[in-house]
Amino acid sequence: MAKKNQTLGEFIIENQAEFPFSSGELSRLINSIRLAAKVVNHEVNKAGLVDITGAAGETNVQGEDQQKLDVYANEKFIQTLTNREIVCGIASEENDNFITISGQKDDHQNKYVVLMDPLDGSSNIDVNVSVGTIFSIYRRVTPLGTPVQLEDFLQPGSKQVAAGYVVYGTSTMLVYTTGHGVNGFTLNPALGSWYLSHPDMQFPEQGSIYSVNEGNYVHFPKGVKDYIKYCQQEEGDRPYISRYIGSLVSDFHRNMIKGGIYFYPTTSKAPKGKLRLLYECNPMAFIAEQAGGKASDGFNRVLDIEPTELHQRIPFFCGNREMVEKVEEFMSR
Ligand code: P6P
Repeated sequence: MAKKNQTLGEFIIENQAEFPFSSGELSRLINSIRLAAKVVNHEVNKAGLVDITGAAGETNVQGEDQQKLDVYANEKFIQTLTNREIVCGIASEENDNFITISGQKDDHQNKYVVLMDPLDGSSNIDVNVSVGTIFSIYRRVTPLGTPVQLEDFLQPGSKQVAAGYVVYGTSTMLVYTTGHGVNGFTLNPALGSWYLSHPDMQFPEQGSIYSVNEGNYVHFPKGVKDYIKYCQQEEGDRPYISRYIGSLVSDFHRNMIKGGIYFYPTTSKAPKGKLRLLYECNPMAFIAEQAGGKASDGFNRVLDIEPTELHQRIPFFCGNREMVEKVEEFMSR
């Protein structure tokens, strides 16, 4: 049972039996994530003071301008995940192809792959708005001792063994699940330790916040337009509150605590949706379901979608179960 203010290390040891990893593997994996998160947090928190904000002058596979912190965070997570003898491959929003990790002591024993968005919402850095890291972990499906393959990454979200995010906000939190509920740890930067501040996170029964970029309204499908109008009607517990930070991790985190729905539908600029299935939608969907919520592409459960490519995009609706079911109802009309 999670005890408030336990350290992350104590929590992992105490709940080891529940984890789908052997004791050392999960600790090593989460240790590398929490170490990289601390390092990235340090840079994010002083971004305005050093020449690490602004564009890196490159574009990523998405054709988006890479921010210097994007590149920095990507390098830090790859670096700490590499020397942990547990991960055999990494896929990142910042890299066109997946990275194979080999040449370590027992690298044929490395049986996990990590998919990540190292710094989501990075366009907000220069305006001091919170950003996040999102990660998703699978067991590889190809034989140990052989090179990792694309199929190790193109697994449905239901096969995830762990998923989580770091939100670099007014405080820095690591929130993750291994399929036994969702727990949130807050970083004490003075001590460099993570403390269990939000045990067993669950969406409230009712949600009253909707998060969408209404600037795209004219391009939304009819069902989405009808749902937004439904949110704005004076009836019962409505109108809902509109809150949109432009940073998925921050909007999702607030909605999981206060109750709400985040959605990024198809638009004219993003005819397949904007968010990436493998390292944004799947990990957030796993967390949402573990917290009693729901995640859909408007019609199908996100975690059931069979991926076809590394950076594929889907429309994304995620949050309180009854709110997602309501928008699905409008989409099906
Ligand atoms: P828009 C950030 O780039 C991101 O991937 C999500 O974190 C965020 O919710 C969304 O895109 C914002 O996109 O088009 O509304 O600016």
